[in-house]
Amino acid sequence: MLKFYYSGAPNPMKVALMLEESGLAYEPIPIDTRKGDQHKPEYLAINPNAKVPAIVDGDATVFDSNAILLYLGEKTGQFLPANTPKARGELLSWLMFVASGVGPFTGQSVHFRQYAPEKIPYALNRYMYEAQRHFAILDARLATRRYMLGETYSIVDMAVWGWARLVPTALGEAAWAKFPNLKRLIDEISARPAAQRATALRDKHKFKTEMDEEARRAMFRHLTETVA
Ligand SMILES: N[C@@H](CCC(=O)N[C@@H](CS)C(=O)NCC(=O)O)C(=O)O
Repeated sequence: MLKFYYSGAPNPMKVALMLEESGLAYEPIPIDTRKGDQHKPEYLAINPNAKVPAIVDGDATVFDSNAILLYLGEKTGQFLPANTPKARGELLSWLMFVASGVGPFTGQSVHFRQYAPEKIPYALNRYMYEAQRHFAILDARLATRRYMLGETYSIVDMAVWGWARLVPTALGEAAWAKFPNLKRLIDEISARPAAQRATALRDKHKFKTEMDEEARRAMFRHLTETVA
């Protein structure tokens, strides 16, 4: 059975949503990143990047959430647009936009706001500005179409859902007012039974919640090694 290495964080949750939407049978395997499970040799053999999510499907090992979404879309033939150069170009553009822009900038925005030992105004402003700019691009796209690729729900919407659920955490409670179209999509997806099953996965395992010394050492390894 397909093995899904996960935690309740945004990138694994996109994949949980796709697994639930597609109806594939899978075994969820918790990786407690606050306890350092991501650095264990047996997990590094699956994902050398020491992050969640990853999947092992027979002899295929796939890591990086949007790569997994594409893999599962192609495997099941579900939640993909028409296989034309035009539609596939849009799919790849938006999937990579979420992977290389929305995710990293939102992640860094949360990091510098919540976890950095010093509050550095330059870093706070840069990452929050960029996170907002990326969400505004999604919002503008969704002003003229129901889903990211048009009228059909796809893996791009799932990728967006993983991160955009965190708009209030990343940008503050009032931020939804700036992105009404994006909020409409996130509310619609969150109400889907598959999304509810995906988020319930977090409760299947008692993940560590404290951001203590052990968690900081596991997740913020730069704190113990100065390279600049
Ligand atoms: N590009 C990767 C990023 C994965 C990633 O950053 N995962 C986070 C959770 S959302 C993680 O594993 N954090 C634990 C750590 O950094 O040690 C993807 O899209 O899967």
